[in-house]
Amino acid sequence: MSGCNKKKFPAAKDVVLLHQLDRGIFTPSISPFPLKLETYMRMAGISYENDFKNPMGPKGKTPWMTFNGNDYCDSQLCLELLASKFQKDFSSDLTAEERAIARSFQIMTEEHLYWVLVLWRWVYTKGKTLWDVQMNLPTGLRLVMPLAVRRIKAQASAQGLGRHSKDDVIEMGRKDLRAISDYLGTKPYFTGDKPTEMDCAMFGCLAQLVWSMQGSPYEEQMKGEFANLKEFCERMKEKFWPDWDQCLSPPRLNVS
Ligand SMILES: N[C@@H](CCC(=O)N[C@@H](CS)C(=O)NCC(=O)O)C(=O)O
Repeated sequence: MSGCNKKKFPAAKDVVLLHQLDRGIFTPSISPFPLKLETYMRMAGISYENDFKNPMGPKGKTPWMTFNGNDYCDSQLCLELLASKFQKDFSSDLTAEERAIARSFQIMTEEHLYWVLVLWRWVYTKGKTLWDVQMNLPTGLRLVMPLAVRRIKAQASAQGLGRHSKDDVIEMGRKDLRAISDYLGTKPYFTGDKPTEMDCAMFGCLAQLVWSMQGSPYEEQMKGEFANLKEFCERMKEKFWPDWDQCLSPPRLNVS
């Protein structure tokens, strides 16, 4: 799983260097996956530093991490490596059935609902809302936005969701959210009274809908029918991000 990046990133022994996109205006990351991994490291008490200058890893995605001289890609693989290295297993009290359900919901969220978010941000709104939530987008992205939109459209089409009509996709996302909301119910965390790894993943994605997707088709429902998901996000934010406001970047004043 070790990456192949030639560049060397110095960090102290057992300190993770987390490579990710620059901070968002309303969430510390506008991407679910860095927010998940950073939340997990906070949950596990793992020392880490951020590198916002090299967000894309050897596999062309964000986040990735450098740890004790090696590079690793994929938030879940990074999380599992750290869990094993630091012996942090927050799911050990769960039954096999509870773990199976938790995994299914996580995969639905990260591999299905995520693509609804991607389609809304990049295709249905043509990437225009990105500037409302992230101030330090790569220079020149505006110029190449049509190309970026086309590339992401192709990715979503390869994944499958991008082949459906916008109305069908929005409705699929709504059904995912309804299932996630029903599964959470009145529990404080997805598997009960204590947060586990899965909560970090759910938080990474749901926080986007709560704070970093203004004007999305789900905005009103996050305050109404799915209010328990918003409350869950607020709970996670309070528990693991007491410095949340300091981890946001101020909105750009003069957008060119
Ligand atoms: N399974 C990966 C997914 C990472 C991912 O899809 N990151 C997106 C940002 S949200 C990305 O880097 N996309 C760039 C691209 O696909 O070109 C993980 O958990 O880290």
